[in-house]
Amino acid sequence: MLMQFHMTPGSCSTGIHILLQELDLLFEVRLVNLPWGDHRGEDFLTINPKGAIPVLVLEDGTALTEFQAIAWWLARAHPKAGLVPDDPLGQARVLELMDYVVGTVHMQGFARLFTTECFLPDGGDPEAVKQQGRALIAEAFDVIDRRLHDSGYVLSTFSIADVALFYVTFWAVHLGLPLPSRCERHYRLMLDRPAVAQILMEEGYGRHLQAVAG
Ligand SMILES: N[C@@H](CCC(=O)N[C@@H](CS)C(=O)NCC(=O)O)C(=O)O
Repeated sequence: MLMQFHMTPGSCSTGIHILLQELDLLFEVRLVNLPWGDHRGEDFLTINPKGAIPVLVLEDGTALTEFQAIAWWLARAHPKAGLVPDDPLGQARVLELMDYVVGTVHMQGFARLFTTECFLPDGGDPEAVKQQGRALIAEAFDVIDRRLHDSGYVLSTFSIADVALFYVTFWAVHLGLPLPSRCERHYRLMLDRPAVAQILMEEGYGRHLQAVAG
């Protein structure tokens, strides 16, 4: 069977969508409408009981979940594309950046903006949670900014770490949050990649592309 990619436009799954395009793979898209709660429905929970996207259902019918695991598998299953370095330290650097993006920038920072109520089980001030989220995001981008390679990418060449960083810089630009200079450069470098522009168009962000280009 063809691989099935469960995704929501403009979410963290955009990073995996870009990788699938970079690798020129054949797959079916299954749209998951998060605002409508598709991810909490029985059909989706049968595929991923964790109730989250991205999910890649492989040719053998098994589901692969978690951003880092999917990105790692795609890179290692297609070694000629060179999407992870060969040396152990380079590989660890890729995992280090992806884990920080997903675990901290996304799940601690942006989650406070997107799902504020989850951080207020007993009520409280939503604006204070959002402010905390914005502060976490700004601090984390400063940390990442200092670590980016002079190439403009996370490492000396494009890797799976770059699509992880891209989905959070995309969110920041979309929300009007400031990016430090090297992160901003990384964002623009990514937009220049044909696969990135193609996926943003496919996910309905053509106007965003025009706006940032102009
Ligand atoms: N740890 C997961 C997190 C993915 C995640 O949080 N995805 C969000 C969309 S960006 C989601 O599915 N949210 C639904 C929910 O948690 O209710 C991963 O790395 O794939």
